[in-house]
Amino acid sequence: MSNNNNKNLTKISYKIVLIGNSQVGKTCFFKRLTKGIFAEKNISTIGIDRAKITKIISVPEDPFDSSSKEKEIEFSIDFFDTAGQERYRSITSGYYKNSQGLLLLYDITNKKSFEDVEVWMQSVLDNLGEKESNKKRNYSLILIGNKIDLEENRVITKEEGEEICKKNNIISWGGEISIKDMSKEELEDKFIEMMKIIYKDIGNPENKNMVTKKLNEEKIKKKKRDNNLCCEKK
Ligand SMILES: Nc1nc2c(ncn2[C@@H]2O[C@H](COP(=O)(O)OP(=O)(O)OP(=O)(O)O)[C@@H](O)[C@H]2O)c(=O)[nH]1
Ligand SMILES: [Mg+2]
Repeated sequence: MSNNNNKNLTKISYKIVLIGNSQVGKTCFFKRLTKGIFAEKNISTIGIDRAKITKIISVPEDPFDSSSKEKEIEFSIDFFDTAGQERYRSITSGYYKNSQGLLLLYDITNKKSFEDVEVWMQSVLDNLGEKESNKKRNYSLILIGNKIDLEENRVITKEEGEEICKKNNIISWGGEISIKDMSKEELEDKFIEMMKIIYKDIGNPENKNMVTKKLNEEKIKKKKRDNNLCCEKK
């Protein structure tokens, strides 16, 4: 897939940040993806960790039209692991600034980590504002359930994860994973899947016209849908 000889390759830069309660597995995600390792015993993160990731990915030329011709884009990602402990929240939220992607992790065996998804969504809203403003999409927030290898201790169903995303426009469903059971390559594939969601959501931040056009189209469609609904016979 990758081609180093590509001077004309479109380049997109994203800042992507891992967030979520303490112990949900953010550092494990970060280390598995960037170094291939999995630590059974991790020390809670203080401050942040950061890595640069470059990936050439085939995506639809028009991010908002999945049937458009595929093309390769070089994504340069500035990837951040943050501290989940409550006492570091104000520092952590400082790292959302200017991010295009936020991966919000919870632990399917820990109820509080799922209940706090609402708190994290509010924190993203407080720090980054509405997902859409001034005819542009600002960021993409994706929810991921971790630790599915611990099925016997599961307290949050997959449907509950999906449901919270259906109810809130601000967040998209990224699925469930087990970082422990995944190889580096499998997690890389998952990460690419997440990048595609972000790309489909916000496109190329450099190309604002495209996003504006898409949002206008969506508004018109919604208006049509609302009009139809109002006039349907019950
Ligand atoms: N069984 C299982 N354990 C996991 C998985 N992912 C992470 N863990 C364990 O969960 C614990 C916490 O993982 P961390 O990655 O340090 O959690 P964190 O979200 O970075 O926590 P903070 O740094 O405090 O915010 C560690 O003991 C990991 O071994 C998984 O997929 N399955
Ligand atoms: Mg950590």
